[in-house]
Amino acid sequence: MKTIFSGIQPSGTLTLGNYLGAMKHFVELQEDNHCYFCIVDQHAITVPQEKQKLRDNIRSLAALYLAVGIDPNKSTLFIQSEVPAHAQLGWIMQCVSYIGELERMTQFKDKSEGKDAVSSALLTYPPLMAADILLYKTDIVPVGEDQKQHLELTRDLAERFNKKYNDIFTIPEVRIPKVGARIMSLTEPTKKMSKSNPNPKSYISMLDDEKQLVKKIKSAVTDSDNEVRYDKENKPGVSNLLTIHSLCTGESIEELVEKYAGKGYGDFKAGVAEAVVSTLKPIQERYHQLISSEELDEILDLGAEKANKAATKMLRKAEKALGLGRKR
Ligand code: ATP
Ligand code: LTN
Repeated sequence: MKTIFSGIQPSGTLTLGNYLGAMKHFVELQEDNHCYFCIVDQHAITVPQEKQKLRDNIRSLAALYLAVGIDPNKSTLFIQSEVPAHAQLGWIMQCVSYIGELERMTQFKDKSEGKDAVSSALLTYPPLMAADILLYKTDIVPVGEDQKQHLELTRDLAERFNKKYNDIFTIPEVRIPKVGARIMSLTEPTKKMSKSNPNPKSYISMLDDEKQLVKKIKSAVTDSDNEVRYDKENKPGVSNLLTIHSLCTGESIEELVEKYAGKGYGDFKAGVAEAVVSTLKPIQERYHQLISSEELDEILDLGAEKANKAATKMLRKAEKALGLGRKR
């Protein structure tokens, strides 16, 4: 049995990209592993957030985790800010990180580009993420493609700490899905689909209703040759829709290309929309039952309690290794 850890930011409503690239795999992994799934609200505040919206997003993300099938009897589901050891080990990991390596992170470059007020926490985001992972002796971290670089840094930081102070951290491995690790924007299919994109037409939200979903998919950017074919380089829009369709129905890309041969983009997009609607509908139904239930709070309370127990132990080990406080 391996230990799994992953986190999602409550920075907006989850997209189909978050689901296909990450969450869907969490559900499969919880069957034979020891899993921790975290709502990383402290990561979300590295960029400005509105108080009430953040609160709503945290609750909404918790309900979505459960709606997709995370089972609180099998997995620990909790909120990062309710387990103080994350921020505490985050500080320690900042002390073993170099500014240069943090400045090289693509996510930092993308999110700070063109902005005049960038928080220092946007730069020190990866050491906090390393802390999230290292606190639980994590073996495997399932994430989308965009997080690969952060995982490599986490491994470097853990190895650096182990060598310098004491060999206490498990070196985690990244697990990226073969298909769907990078679902692209509907309006700019060369960029990843992202929940914090200001244009809602660029993403499929997991909570969009049928009408919105159909409309967004129908207006997704494709190309003008009207041929359904997988070619990421020359036909990024169509290739992205093929990936989405394939992951939603389980049909392979080859099967789909055959199915839509000789048909235009109108039929193809209608098929994609139908596939997405039937994937999201049952999740949305469960979500609406959960969002205002007391059960949700009970699950998060229990999750925080379990996570606190495990995390505090590891934090103490790290503090001891460094010589912090009075314990020997
Ligand atoms: P933000 O836009 O606020 O930066 P995000 O939409 O990129 O957020 P995160 O909370 O940062 O989402 O990511 C949650 C998980 O979803 C991560 O494992 C991430 O790799 C994965 N993920 C995010 N976007 C995509 C995508 N377009 N395709 C596949 N996986 C994705
Ligand atoms: N950085 C991630 C979210 C995240 C995470 C983690 C993922 C924070 N801590 C620990 C995996 C493990 C993101 O932006 N998607």
